[in-house]
Amino acid sequence: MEKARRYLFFGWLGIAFHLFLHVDCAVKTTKRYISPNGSTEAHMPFPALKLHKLNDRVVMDNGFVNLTLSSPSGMIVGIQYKEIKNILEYRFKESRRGYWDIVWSRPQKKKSFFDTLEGTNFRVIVETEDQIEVSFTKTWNSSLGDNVVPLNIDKRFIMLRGVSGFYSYGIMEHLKGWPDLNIDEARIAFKLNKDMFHYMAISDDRQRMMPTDHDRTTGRALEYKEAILLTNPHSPSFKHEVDDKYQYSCDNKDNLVHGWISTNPRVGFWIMTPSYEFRAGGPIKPDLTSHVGPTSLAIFFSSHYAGPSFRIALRDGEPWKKVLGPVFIYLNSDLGNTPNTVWADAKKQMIIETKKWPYDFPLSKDFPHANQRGAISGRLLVFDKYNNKELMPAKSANVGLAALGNLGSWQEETKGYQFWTQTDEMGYFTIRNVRASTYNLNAWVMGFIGDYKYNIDIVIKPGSQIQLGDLVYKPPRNGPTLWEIGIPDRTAAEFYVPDPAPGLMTQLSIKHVEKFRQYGLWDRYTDLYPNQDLIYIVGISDYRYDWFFAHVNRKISENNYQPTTWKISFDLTNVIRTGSYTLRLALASATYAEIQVRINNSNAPRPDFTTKRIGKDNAIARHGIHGLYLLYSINIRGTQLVNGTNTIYLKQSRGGSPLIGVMYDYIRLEGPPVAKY
Ligand SMILES: *[C@@H]1O[C@H](CO)[C@@H](O)[C@H](O)[C@H]1NC(C)=O
Ligand SMILES: *[C@@H]1O[C@H](CO)[C@@H](O)[C@H](O)[C@H]1NC(C)=O
Ligand SMILES: *[C@@H]1O[C@H](CO)[C@@H](O)[C@H](O)[C@H]1NC(C)=O
Ligand SMILES: *[C@@H]1O[C@H](CO)[C@@H](O)[C@H](O)[C@H]1NC(C)=O
Ligand SMILES: CC(=O)N[C@H]1CO[C@H](CO)[C@@H](O)[C@@H]1O
Repeated sequence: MEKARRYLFFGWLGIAFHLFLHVDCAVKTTKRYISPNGSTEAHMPFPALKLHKLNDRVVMDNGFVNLTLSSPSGMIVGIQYKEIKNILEYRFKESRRGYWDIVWSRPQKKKSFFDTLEGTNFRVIVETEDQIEVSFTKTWNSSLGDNVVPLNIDKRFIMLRGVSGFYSYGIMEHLKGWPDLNIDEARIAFKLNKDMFHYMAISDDRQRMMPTDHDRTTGRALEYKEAILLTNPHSPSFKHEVDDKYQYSCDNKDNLVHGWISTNPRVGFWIMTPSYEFRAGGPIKPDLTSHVGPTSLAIFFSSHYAGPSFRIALRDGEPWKKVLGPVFIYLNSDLGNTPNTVWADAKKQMIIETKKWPYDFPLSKDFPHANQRGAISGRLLVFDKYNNKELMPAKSANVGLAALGNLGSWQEETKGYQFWTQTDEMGYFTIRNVRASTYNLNAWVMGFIGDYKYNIDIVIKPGSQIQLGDLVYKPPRNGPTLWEIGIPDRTAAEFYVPDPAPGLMTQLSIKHVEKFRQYGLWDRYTDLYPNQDLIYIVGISDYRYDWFFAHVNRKISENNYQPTTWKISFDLTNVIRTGSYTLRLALASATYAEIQVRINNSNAPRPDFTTKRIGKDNAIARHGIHGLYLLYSINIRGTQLVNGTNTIYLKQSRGGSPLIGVMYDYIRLEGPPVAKY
């Protein structure tokens, strides 16, 4: 402890050097000095790396940053940067400043463990003037008992010469025959210095001064404990705002950089995730980023916006191994007056990191470098004959490789790696840097319902260059569109998202984008439809204004929430009695909900169709605009319809809570198949 403190105080020597060294220059020249074998080039302006091994400490120093790790447990005890002796909250105990953690349980046992994966063994993987990589491991064996997670853990930290930050990755391994295990969450958490960090940035628009942890303790919990109404914040500007970490969630594909900026000195702390190949659930799985604390998280996976079944479930001695990361912790600074320059530099660095992916410096054999990976390319076309008789290029489609599974299973897949890209305007795609393994090729196309899965398994080997040629996706379709509501894009973003209730408004972003992230919108339904439920009249209503983004319950009194029934009213002519009509109901989210569909008969005791109870993604409570995607295709007989006005009743039949409900993605009624097509 004493020693550590002394070490953290020694940083002043380097400051003079840092002050005239602009961070940008470090960034631009980084690549020249790093090689996987640790070799160096001549004329290096950056100081050589130093590794100090102490009794219970390891300090990695590259002249920019001093990273102090406890040994052999591998907790991040201190991050010294410039004149700041510890970027982390030094008043917290050493094991709660920066740490890897998982939540795990044994199936059939109630107890769930929050486990910071303390290492029992420390080792230096490489120590040169240009690269240091250290490892903290923990090895399981059966004599350790039920309260120790049956995993081998290897937490790695890397520092490179001339790079203002450090990298961390972890390797988790469950050997064949080991006990059954659930892992519900895995992440690295950083608790930043509370005196310094008040400004948070997640994207160009989502950045702001933040309330404090203390402001939360003086506030009032709302519908659930994470959401706090700030009643007595340190700054009056936050009064009557709501603080909830879920308001700062972000989809995997957009969660490349987020962090905090200190005002004086102007210093930025950033978590960069240059690839989401090791995250679970594909490109649009949302998760937490940074939030009040100040806290910054590198989340690898969690059940947020997906539900408790979204976890790594190892059964019957299934062997499993996965590399989580590396993520990059970047520190920057400038002497400017606004946070903009530090944020702009962080974004620039994020692009540099993504271009360096896959990193060529991590030394675990479990992290394959570019030359051990393969690529696949092709073109995706869509054939939707009632829409266009010709093949259409699948523009900006999401195409990805994921572990073998059923159609669409990638969105709940957690054990493997996923590799996604977007097609160009002509439908062409190339997925590079894929780890050697066997995958399914999956896709979904904006503007079309359903999932595509290529019918042949894809085997990627080191150096593979697989050319698939043209692939054709035939989205579900039985007949011509009679009407449609929304856009098939797997979100409810195009529907009506209300303003928050007065007194619950939070300044979440600069331009007030993504209104759905505001707290308490579920109760706005009752304000807008106090007595009568939503009625959508095809041909007159506009889904942007007349379709509430979430099908929720009506608030009758404080704890009384009643089911609601929405009506879609539409005129038909020439209804073919013997014809078979199809209702497509695409959901963007569901939480303990049941949608009952009745055709032209609101009172029928038995619905024409029910989804039964579905969903635990909790996207309504978590201010999301989507959770998991579900598609229902419902057959309607011509005899159920009339020439004239028809009504489809959508009843969300599970009351009792404001947070139960669904978000629709898109609804379409198709006529019977038409021969001439
Ligand atoms: C890191 O710590 C060492 C030992 O205390 C000190 O000599 C060095 O100046 C520090 N480096 C930085 C970047 O603060
Ligand atoms: C190390 O890599 C560099 C290029 O990054 C190369 O020039 C050098 O020959 C390599 N050295 C060894 C010993 O492999
Ligand atoms: C099991 O692990 C414990 C703790 O690491 C160790 O002391 C013991 O020797 C190990 N037993 C075997 C059989 O490897
Ligand atoms: C609707 O009207 C057409 C004639 O316009 C008729 O052929 C058809 O049977 C009618 N359908 C129903 C369900 O009444
Ligand atoms: C068969 C049936 O229930 N038809 C009804 C469909 O809806 C219209 C308008 O709501 C009614 O007029 C029909 O009787």
